[in-house]
Amino acid sequence: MFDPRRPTLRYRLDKGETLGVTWLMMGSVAMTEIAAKARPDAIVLDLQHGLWERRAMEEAIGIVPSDIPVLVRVAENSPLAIGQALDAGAEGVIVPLVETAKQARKAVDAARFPPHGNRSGGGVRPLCDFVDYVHGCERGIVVVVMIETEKGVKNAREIAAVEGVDMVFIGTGDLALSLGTFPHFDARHDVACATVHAACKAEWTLCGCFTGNLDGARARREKGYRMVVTSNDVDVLMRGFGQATAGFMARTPAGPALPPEPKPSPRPAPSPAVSATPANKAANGAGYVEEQRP
Ligand code: 3PY
Ligand code: MG
Repeated sequence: MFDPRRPTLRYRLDKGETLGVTWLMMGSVAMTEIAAKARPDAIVLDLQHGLWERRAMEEAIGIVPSDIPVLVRVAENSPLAIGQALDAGAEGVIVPLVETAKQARKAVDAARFPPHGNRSGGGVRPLCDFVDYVHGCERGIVVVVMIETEKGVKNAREIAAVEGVDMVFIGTGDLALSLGTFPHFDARHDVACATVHAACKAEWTLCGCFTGNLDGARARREKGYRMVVTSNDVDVLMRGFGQATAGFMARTPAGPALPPEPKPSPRPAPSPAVSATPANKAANGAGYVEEQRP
């Protein structure tokens, strides 16, 4: 959780560190606590594609020690989404699908209090010590905008130049979809990433890149990206459960297919004159008729 007296995220970025972050989608406070024990450089809660609800986000941020910064990838570029994430104690926001300088400016405005922006003051945590909080935010809050479309790549230089944008983060998956290269991250994809990276360099803005695993994270760090994803909870769970299960049992085949459902045989029509005696019921099953009275 953000400590306004000791902002950690900006300090680390200013020092020139490359952050290896853990990306959490499951919306689980317990999992956040476990992930924090591994002491990643930062934790990202993904509210765009993950399962996070507002209260769980607030609790998860509260559980993370303040020397592990938490960023929230917000669901959308809106004052409400950005304000709620920061009110919860996030030290930074990651804003998806930014395609123009105007959209980047909107994100920055939503993250900063007046006179630098239009963020509304409030929130349960901030109000515990609001004067300190507002002061700490002036320097401490980090704004990351995502470029992940062809249009965003075209406008990368203008986006990176927006005052208050601390980092541009490339969404490699959406970028592949937008470029039409999906499921391949081919040469066109590489060129697009390099274009964004170069634009950031020209504007003295940091550039990070989404990565799907540790190898990818290491490779992107080598290329100079300043924030990469070393692990994500869905992947860790899938691999962990997969390995644990495969390490124990020789897989048995699924059970044999059931034979097709037999067609019901037509039931003989019951005689209308038969009375509903127990013997007749037993003989005719559900098809018996009530005794006919004169
Ligand atoms: C992307 O790769 O598009 C992302 O947004 C990462 O989650
Ligand atoms: Mg994306």
